[in-house]
Amino acid sequence: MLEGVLVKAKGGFYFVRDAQGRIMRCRARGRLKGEGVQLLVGDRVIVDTPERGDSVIAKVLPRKNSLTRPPVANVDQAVIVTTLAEPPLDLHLLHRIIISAEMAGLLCVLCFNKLDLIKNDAEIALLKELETVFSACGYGVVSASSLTGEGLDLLREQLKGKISVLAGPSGAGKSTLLNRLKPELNLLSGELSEKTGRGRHTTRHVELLSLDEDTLVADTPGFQRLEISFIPPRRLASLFPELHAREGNCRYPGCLHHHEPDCAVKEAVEKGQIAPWRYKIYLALLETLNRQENVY
Ligand SMILES: Nc1nc2c(ncn2[C@@H]2O[C@H](COP(=O)(O)OP(=O)(O)OP(=O)(O)O)[C@@H](O)[C@H]2O)c(=O)[nH]1
Ligand SMILES: [Mg+2]
Ligand SMILES: [Zn+2]
Repeated sequence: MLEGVLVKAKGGFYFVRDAQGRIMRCRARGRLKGEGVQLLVGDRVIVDTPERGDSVIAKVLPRKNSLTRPPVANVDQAVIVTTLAEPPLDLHLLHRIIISAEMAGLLCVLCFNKLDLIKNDAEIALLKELETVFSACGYGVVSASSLTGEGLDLLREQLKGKISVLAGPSGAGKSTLLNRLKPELNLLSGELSEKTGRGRHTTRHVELLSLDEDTLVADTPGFQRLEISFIPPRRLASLFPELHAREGNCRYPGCLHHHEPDCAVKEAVEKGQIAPWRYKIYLALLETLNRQENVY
């Protein structure tokens, strides 16, 4: 029996790295599937290595955390890669990813990629606003370009010594960034579709890659939509650090910071202490979650 980390699942095989860095190709024990255990990249597993035949994953050790999208377990932080242009920024999707990572208890780093494409004043101002507001939330913020190399040292620093998962829309440049950080990885990257202006879902599998001996990063397939109905509406404000910090000051316990009087969050928005666009997105997400609650 050996312990290792699941680094990739492909074509019915599971690839597990042991403590020495050797990769074993395994099958999953039938019983695991019978028990409804879904293996995730990042899982710490016990592998049975018979003298003859395939190695078999016999057991999954308890998880520290997990995400459903991208599907991954036991990571320290989510590095959320987006772009202002090509593809255009989807602030709602970005927030859905952030709050999913917050729900899982992960640290968040926001990477705004393709800095080389940012040219006009409006885009420059928007980027500055995003950097300021998200830094104040306590998130790591890296503006980068795989093309010019800007920001890559800072990104490397943010990744150093941690297990990270890259998440973000298809075409944002996740795989390209990793190739720049470690060219030997030779990950597939793909042009955006001319018709839709979006990525073509080039990366098909989650894979945990090693940047150096104490730094692991999962490259993952991009996505355009993210389901968040698993988040209880009452938890939502706690996933926005600047709202969470003021929750104790509202008049009503359990205040949703919407129609309630004497709400410390609304007061902070009025005083310009909370960015109005963050509050607007909070309200929009709250409405989405409430609607779902009414359905069930
Ligand atoms: N101009 C510019 N183009 C970039 C940059 N980074 C990546 N690209 C291009 O963006 C396209 C998409 O890059 P990928 O690395 O495949 O994107 P991805 O996020 O891995 O996409 P999926 O695997 O589909 O999720 C490619 O054509 C890259 O060359 C950048 O910093 N600047
Ligand atoms: Mg990719
Ligand atoms: Zn309130």
